[in-house]
Amino acid sequence: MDVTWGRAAAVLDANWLGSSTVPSRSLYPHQWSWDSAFIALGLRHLSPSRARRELLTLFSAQWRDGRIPHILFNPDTPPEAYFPGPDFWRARRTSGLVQPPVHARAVLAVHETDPDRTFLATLYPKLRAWHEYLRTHRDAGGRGLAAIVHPWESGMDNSPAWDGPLSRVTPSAGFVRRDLQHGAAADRPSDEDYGRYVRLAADYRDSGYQDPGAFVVEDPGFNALFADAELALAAIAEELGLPAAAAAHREAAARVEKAMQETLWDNGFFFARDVRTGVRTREYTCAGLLPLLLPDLAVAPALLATATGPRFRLGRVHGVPSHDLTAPEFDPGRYWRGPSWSNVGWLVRQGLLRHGEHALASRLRDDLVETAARTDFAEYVDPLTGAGHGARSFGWTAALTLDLLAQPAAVA
Ligand code: 2M8
Repeated sequence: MDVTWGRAAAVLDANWLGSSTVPSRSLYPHQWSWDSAFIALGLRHLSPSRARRELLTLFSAQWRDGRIPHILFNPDTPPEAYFPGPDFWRARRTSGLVQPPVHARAVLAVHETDPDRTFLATLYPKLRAWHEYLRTHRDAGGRGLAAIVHPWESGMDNSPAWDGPLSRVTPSAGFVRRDLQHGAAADRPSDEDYGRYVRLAADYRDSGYQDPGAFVVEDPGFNALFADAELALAAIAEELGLPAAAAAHREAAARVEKAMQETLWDNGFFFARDVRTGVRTREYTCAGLLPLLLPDLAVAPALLATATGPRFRLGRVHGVPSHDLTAPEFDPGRYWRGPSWSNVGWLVRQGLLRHGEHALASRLRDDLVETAARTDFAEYVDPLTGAGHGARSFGWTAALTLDLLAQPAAVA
């Protein structure tokens, strides 16, 4: 057995709680929404039943309005291990925010590895309700895009794209950060930004998780993943013998893609839009590369040119930098302001394959596997040196390494 394979599998075993997997035993000791989807992509190669359990556990926490909460708190973890913990959210063991909808892709992939119609039929209506929540409750801009109401919902917490909208938020004070006990302060968000995250989350909570505060943003990453998830749902509906529903999901994907093109595309890139001001940010972040996932994307050649150009230098740096290498605020070590995350690398690789960029996809794959193995499956890495940062034995880094090792070198 490949040594890396065994080590990655050991990480997932060590992070397994019995019905779900923690991203990190130290920094993130609960179940996170999009982490679980990526983790299931790896688990399916070790134990399809564990991968199914991972996703079923997450969906057991689905809210009545359809949302999948971004954290499902583990009752056996001491409340003070993570802030903001269950007491803060006041929402029956979950947070009230969401994360990018990558779950339909994970469900489909698990089924493809080990076909299980009951699993598919159980999760299909739940996935539909989740997407319906995003389509209805989150179309704050009225243009057919899902808006996020907190930087944590993007999964790319500290991205420079959020600096503008966040500047309108008055930071909360009087709380104790737990993340700094496990992560280097120079790598983590600043105290001021953390105070803003807490303020936004508390205001949203106090509105009964209905009314967003100052931060309402249409993010190209979130929406690209939403459109891709509708395509995955179409494939699931086909599997279940529901061709009319499948067609409706494909149409839904096309609508999101069109809205992204009309609203977020500008001169070679997809930018986030601040719904409160109507202004598109000018930050080139890795979220703007995720529309490459969409096989029909008309502007793919221009986007690929940006991806391989000086801002991201795809194939010539480690992974996919989370932020523009040429920007003054690029920081190779700080949270989502420069470092490369393996989930983004994995997604961009999928996008490259869908657009026929096999050589680049295979270079990216080799680099992701080598970097993960060398850094003990670090949470994120410096794109220029490949040095590891953040937590080690990180769940999705290990899981996606397994998935990449399980793929033949140059195919999807
Ligand atoms: C990070 O986000 C959490 C808040 O959700 C944090 O900073 O405490 C992000 O990297 C996010 O994408 C990820 O899902 C989470 C757990 O790995 O950590």
